[in-house]
Amino acid sequence: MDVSKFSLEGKIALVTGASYGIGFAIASAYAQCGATIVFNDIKQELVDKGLAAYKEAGIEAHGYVCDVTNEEQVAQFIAKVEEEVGVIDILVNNAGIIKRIPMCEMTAAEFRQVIDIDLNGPFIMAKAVIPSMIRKGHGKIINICSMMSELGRETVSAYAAAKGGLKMLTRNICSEYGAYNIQCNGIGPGYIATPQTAPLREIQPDGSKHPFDQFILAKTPANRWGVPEDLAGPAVFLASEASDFVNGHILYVDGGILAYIGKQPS
Ligand code: NAP
Ligand code: GCO
Repeated sequence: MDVSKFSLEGKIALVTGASYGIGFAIASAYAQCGATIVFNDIKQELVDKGLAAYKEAGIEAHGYVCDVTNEEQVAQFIAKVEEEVGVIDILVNNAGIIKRIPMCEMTAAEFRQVIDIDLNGPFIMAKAVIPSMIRKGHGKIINICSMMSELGRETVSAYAAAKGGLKMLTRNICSEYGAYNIQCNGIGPGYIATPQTAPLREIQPDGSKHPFDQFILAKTPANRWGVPEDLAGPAVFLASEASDFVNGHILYVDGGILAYIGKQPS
């Protein structure tokens, strides 16, 4: 096998919402494999924070303010990137939010906001980069899905609906653009220690672990939360030529949660 197929040398990778968290870890891994990094966030202060973090890691990233739900902003963003950096080879739709509210207490506006960012955003971003990928003759689109692309749980109805839809958007981009040598796959992280899950891991007043923390450890054969770096290798694989015949696949990086009924009573 030609191991250079795992290289990202000469590639331009755009990772959305990558000032920190999972997006930052994936972009950093891409840089280590030779890619030029482009990222966005919705606030200049976050973009600046991200640029400083990348610089500290020895990475000269290109940061832009852009709200992935705003089609006009996205069109201007992509045009600016193509002018200043080059045509995007790899798009990672990472930006996302969650709202943990019992469904019957959630307003339609709250539901719509999650769908807008977690599902409409990836659609808008993919639609903006695919034409240039077609002209270039290749492209990689990686959608950051979730355990909630497969499973539900209390209080995350909007998020599960969005991530379930993102799984099927992934499969549809594969179906519609595979003929143009564009591969669209998903990564389904398990429970990863980032700001998004911090409320689920808070130490209790009595010093004990959060009940949800204990619940996830019992549901994870690896008996640990994931860290953003656990996603780096799978993300590099799906961004590289090594995965050119992988399309429409959701790669779960979950420590085994989906395969496991949960720790049995001792
Ligand atoms: P995070 O720490 O909350 O980071 C999300 C990033 O997306 C933030 O930088 C955020 O910026 C940005 N963002 C939010 N709305 C945006 C918008 N409209 N336009 C552009 N950027 C926007 O989340 P994470 O834990 O790293 O998760 C990253 C992705 O992985 C998300 O799609 C999440 O659903 C998914 N995921 C996470 C886990 C997990 O356990 N952590 C597991 C499975 C999947 P702001 O700070 O300004 O909001
Ligand atoms: C939650 C968590 C999960 C993770 C992730 C799991 O509240 O259940 O936030 O949704 O973020 O999506 O894959």
